[in-house]
Amino acid sequence: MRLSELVRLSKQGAVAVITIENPPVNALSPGVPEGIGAAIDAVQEDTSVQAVVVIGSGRTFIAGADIKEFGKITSGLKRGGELLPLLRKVEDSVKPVIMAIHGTALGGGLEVALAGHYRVAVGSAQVGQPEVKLGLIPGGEGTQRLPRLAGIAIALEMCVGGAPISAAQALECGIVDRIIEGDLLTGAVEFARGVASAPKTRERNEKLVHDPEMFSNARAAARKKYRGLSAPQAAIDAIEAAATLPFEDGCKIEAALFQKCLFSDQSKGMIHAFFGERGVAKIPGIPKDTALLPIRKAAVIGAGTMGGGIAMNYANAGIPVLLKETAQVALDRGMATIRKNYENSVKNGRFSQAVVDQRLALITPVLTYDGFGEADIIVEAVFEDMKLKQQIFAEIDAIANPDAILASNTSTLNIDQIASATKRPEMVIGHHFFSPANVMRLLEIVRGEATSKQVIATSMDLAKRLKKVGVLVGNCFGFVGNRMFGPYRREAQFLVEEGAPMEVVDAALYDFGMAMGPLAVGDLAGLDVGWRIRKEIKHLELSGIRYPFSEDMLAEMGRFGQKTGAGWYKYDDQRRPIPDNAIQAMVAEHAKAAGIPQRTICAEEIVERTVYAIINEGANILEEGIALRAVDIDIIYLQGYGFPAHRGGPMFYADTVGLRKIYDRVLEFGWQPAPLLSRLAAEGNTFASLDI
Ligand code: 3H9
Repeated sequence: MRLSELVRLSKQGAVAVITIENPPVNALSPGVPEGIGAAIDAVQEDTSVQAVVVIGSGRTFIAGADIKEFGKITSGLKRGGELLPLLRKVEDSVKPVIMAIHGTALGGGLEVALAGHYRVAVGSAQVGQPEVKLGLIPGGEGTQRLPRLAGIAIALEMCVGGAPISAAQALECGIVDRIIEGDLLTGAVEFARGVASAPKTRERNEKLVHDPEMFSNARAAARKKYRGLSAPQAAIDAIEAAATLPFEDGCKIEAALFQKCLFSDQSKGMIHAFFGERGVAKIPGIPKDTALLPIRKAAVIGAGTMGGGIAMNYANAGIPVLLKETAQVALDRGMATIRKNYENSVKNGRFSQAVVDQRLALITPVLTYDGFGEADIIVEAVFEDMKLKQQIFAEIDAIANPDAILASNTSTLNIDQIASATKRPEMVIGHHFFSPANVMRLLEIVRGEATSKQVIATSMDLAKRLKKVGVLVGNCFGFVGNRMFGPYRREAQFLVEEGAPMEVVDAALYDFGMAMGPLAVGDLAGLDVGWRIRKEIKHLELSGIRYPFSEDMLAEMGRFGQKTGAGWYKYDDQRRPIPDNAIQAMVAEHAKAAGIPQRTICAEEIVERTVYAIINEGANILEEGIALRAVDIDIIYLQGYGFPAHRGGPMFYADTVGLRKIYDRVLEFGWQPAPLLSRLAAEGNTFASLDI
């Protein structure tokens, strides 16, 4: 019997089977909770039914509430709350309800499962309360049922951290009652028959032992680990309510906290990021069914930090890869670094030795182009030197198979100029990995003038296989990420040159939520990198804006950052930064000589000067079409530049601040406002409005 478009009821003897059919992830979209509820009602009346199995069709159980619906609630278009009556209906069923889990039971999906009388799962299933990753807490009574079922410690871990646990772990802590080998439905129905005659009644108000210290420790740890985030603290409050109050009162606390989180900017930013991460894969003009080129074998040129990391990505995805260097010593050094990285993953328990051995076996170090003719993709990862890159592209053009993608890992250089060294510019594309390439998830995919749609579509798909977030960008100096980062770091230098202590500048941005302050980032990346580029390319000086002198001064002193033991900061042997008063004084002296007035600058201005500089450049990039959408810029900054997830990315953050305010400040700072920013500010509009 079909109860709604999304839920089906059938019978296997005395066991009713409720199947949810809401692809792709069986989210609790409108109609799903109502459909399950109607099925539960129907089986209460049916005397031939003794037990009920709830199962998801397709690849998963229920992956949670339908996240798209939250925007409708916060904008006042609907009320929400459909889930709660269902949970009570399931829990109060006189016939035992068995939840049969495969794929994932996440968020509201796990909460539905928790309301059941029993849970069975296949060994590969995962269960979790990932709401914190959306700036939320469980809102379907999960913070009240989970600690009563699995204990407070597990509930804290799952609701505060948000990571899913395996079926085996779920079995161990009592969330799952049995692991099913073989077919899930068959096993679940058999389990249901076994418990049909012994319905389980649940004591909702089961009392828990309250240990206040456990909660204060959890709060302190979450404050440190999830800096600036409200949801982890709210999750702890809700679980503490479970430990101190009867079920109904705890549910009221959870509901209030859930509402507060749902209407917060943090949650809106994180939900924006969730959909953005998936949305960037959709490229206008390149249909989803574009035929992809096969990628079975890869080759990487350059075994330095980037090349080695890129080769690891291919090996991790099971794709055999050649790694080429020109000298044995460089090749040995590159392979040694790769081995060390893998050894660390074994040490910290990420992978077993057997897995690492398999991956290492997929990387073949070479000194010649032998075997390159069989590669489906060749990635160049040598120094940022146009002549060298052109020479390499001419060489690989001569030996690569006609369907091979020729990718450059350049972070700044003109991809068309690189492609011009080949007779097949349509096969050339930028694959800009971020350092460390085996860790960072961002991949800027740089489209040249001639790059074919097939090469773009294959690159976007390949990004997923390599477990990266691929974002398509246009060709310009620094592409999207580095081009916007320039003004950000320029303003950070200006602030020090105007009298703000280096650690105050970094602390303001760290408190804003950035992973690191901009000066500390310079020290990490190496101050020599930008210095060398500036020496070579004089045109980086912007008209109307003075030239920041301090990083050139540091580089000329040989202070390249962490790698030389000093840059902006001094570093101890554990690479901890120590503010350097001598540098501060030297910068101040230079500034005075250059007539730059010294003053005290507050944290608010530090954040505005640096972050609005990113946003203004972002608006230029959008108008020029270098980024397809504002959200693409957001994802680049969230994944590649440590921008705080709860602010949704720079362009989303700009919309929350208001473009008029940003425009006014840009004028006050004496910058040239981006024409797009001026226009949207005058219209009272947002960057997001451009995406509609
Ligand atoms: C919640 O449950 C709150 C409750 O406590 C209380 C309520 C009162 N909703 O990721 P994929 C879409 S909060 C809507 O590429 P995968 C996704 O956008 C929720 N849409 O697949 C994509 O669409 P498109 C708690 C969703 O196999 C498509 O499905 N739950 C939802 O790599 C495929 O997704 C979560 O936070 C959703 N809930 O990974 C789980 N989920 O094709 C969030 C997915 O148009 N979801 N979509 O781009 C996930 O973590 C992953 O999607 C999952 C599958 C692991 C399930």
